[in-house]
Amino acid sequence: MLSLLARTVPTCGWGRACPALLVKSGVGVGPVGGAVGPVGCLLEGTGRRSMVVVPEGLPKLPVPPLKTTFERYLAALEPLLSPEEMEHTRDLVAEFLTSGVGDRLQKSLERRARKTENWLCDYWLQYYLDSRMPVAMYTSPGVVLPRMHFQDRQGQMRFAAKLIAGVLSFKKMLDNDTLPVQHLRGKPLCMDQYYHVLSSCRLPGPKKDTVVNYAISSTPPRHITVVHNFQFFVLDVYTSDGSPLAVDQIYMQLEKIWNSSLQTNKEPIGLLTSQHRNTWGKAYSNLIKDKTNKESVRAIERSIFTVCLDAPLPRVSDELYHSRVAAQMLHGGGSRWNSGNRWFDKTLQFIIGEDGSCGLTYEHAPTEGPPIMYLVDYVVEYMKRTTLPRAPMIPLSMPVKLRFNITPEIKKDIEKAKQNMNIMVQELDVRAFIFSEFGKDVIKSHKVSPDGFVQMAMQLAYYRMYKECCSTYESASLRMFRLGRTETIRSTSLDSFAFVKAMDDPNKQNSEKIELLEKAIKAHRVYADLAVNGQAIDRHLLGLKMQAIEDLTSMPDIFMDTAYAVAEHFNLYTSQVGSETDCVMCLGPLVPDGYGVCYNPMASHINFAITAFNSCEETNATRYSRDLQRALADMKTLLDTQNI
Ligand code: COA
Ligand code: HC5
Repeated sequence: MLSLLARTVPTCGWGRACPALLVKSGVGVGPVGGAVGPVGCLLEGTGRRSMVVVPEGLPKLPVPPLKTTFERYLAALEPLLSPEEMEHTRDLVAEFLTSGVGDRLQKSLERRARKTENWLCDYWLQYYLDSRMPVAMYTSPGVVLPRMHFQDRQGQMRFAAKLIAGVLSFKKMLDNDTLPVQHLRGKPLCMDQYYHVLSSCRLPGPKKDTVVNYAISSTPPRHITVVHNFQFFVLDVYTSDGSPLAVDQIYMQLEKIWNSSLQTNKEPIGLLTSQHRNTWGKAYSNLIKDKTNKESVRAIERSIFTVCLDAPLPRVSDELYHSRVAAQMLHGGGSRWNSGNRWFDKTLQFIIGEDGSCGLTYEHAPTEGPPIMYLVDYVVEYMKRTTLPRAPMIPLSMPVKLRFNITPEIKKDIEKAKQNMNIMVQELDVRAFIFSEFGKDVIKSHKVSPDGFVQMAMQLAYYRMYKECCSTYESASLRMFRLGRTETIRSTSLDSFAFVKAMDDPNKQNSEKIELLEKAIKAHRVYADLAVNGQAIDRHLLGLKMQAIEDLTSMPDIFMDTAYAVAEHFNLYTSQVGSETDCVMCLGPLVPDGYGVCYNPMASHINFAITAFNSCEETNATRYSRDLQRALADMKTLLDTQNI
């Protein structure tokens, strides 16, 4: 098994056998056939294991020029600050740029960039692993899949069996290096993240967590974990000759699991993983003192992925269905429902309810949404196949139920976890809905970017509610670069601000409003292009700050400035991850008085999920959802006036 220590060793332990040395030339488009196999090695200086995956010639993430970043930083602050505050921050920036402090940190960062495969990826992983907030709701996104109409529990298990077979078929592409390289705007993307989705798990630590990936161990896992009625099972999904179980075989195994977990009075041990990370870290070391518990925990951590067979939830109206399932994917509904039917540290957990609700949740530290959604699209297509491989009905051994010895102390930890989870569940307001008036085709027909259009609608809805704008985060992919993760698109700009102010101004003509809208969408596009090309500001600022911390000198004033806190306080925390499947993705807000917004623009409708915290008087997910739908409709009506 790959030891955790291995992650911190900054050199490749493979010597001449290092698969990274085997990269053939001429790869970059099409199947990853020429890239190296899924055997990992640590890339020098990164601490991150690259398991393949770097198409030949993929560039390194650049460090943007210092001066340009700070010009862009000041421009981003302009709509958020008063003239006096701007003046103060301009002075601090000038001091930073002229005193030599900025140059020194920039040089350190450039040195780091030369010495590593990617100067950012370890900092980014650290950002996740240092966070002490619970992963459930706070960092782990959820995905709602189209509703299934199971007639009975056989239907649920048949669906689960096909889904498991689909994921194993996907895994085969990883194992055989036949996963096609993806592209963004015509350029090949780094595929490394795909190799961190399966067989990996986050582990809690007292101050900082770690992530382990068992795919590259000498004995890679051959099992998944299935959880039903809070009881965890090891299900071997490969036969002794190494072939994956067929759907019928998986189905039979799931039936056995179901029948051995009928009792509903079991301790929801998985709830421990929903806790604040320090609390869980302490409970974890206590839990695994017992040998049986330790073996059971390891079996879950080592498994390829988890399947949660959820109990049915009370029926809700069709209008509320998506919101209810989004909440089920984000947190499981509380200790009375399915929150104990999870191991939140597990990177990938599929969730299939007896009532036809289905989807997944994933732990964000090792990977991003796009690989997850690509996997989902693949599995959904696989499940549509009418002829799935059959297998001889040889008897298979009983899946192993994982045992836990619950000491009074562990019982107390579980009780505490129950209470906290129930508070968290009460705290999160989730509104998921389908905006069905139009989708990206109509937006494209107006010759504007659908993503920019939706972002401007969010700006307008926010301005209508608060009469001001806020820092807005949108995720952009950095996968055009080796081991790239994400950058922030700052959607709020002087142009977006000018548009939202004009939109409801009775003194403005439609033609002027259209001009302002188009200008704002163009400005967003320009920023999005900077972001995907590694020239935006947020990760650069993070890098400079991390260098300041590593240099052990005092923190430069620009990072202690209130303006920096304002810039980082993303009241709108948003993400678009496209998929073929008609999914609703969802995530929690970043700040106590903010919104989490996920959207998936389809050809003729747009799926949204909006979250906010109930304890915050200023935010209201339902109201923001309504305003957003109105903003989308009003903006389209505005663009339509062009053609009259
Ligand atoms: N006129 C007509 N069509 C246009 C247009 C215009 N002015 N501008 C864009 N379009 C088209 C595009 O060509 C594209 O067409 P396609 O559907 O055939 O591919 C479509 O509209 C969508 O483009 P757009 O809405 O501009 O967005 P995008 O697909 O370029 O995505 C990001 C923008 C930022 C989301 C994307 O670059 C990205 O980074 N995605 C990954 C996000 C990520 O990693 N998130 C991580 C989360 S964990
Ligand atoms: C299934 C898709 C969920 C989207 C998750 C996402 O976008 O995560 C972002 C990752 C990043 O680095 O930007 C973080 N986010 C929660 C800001 C949006």
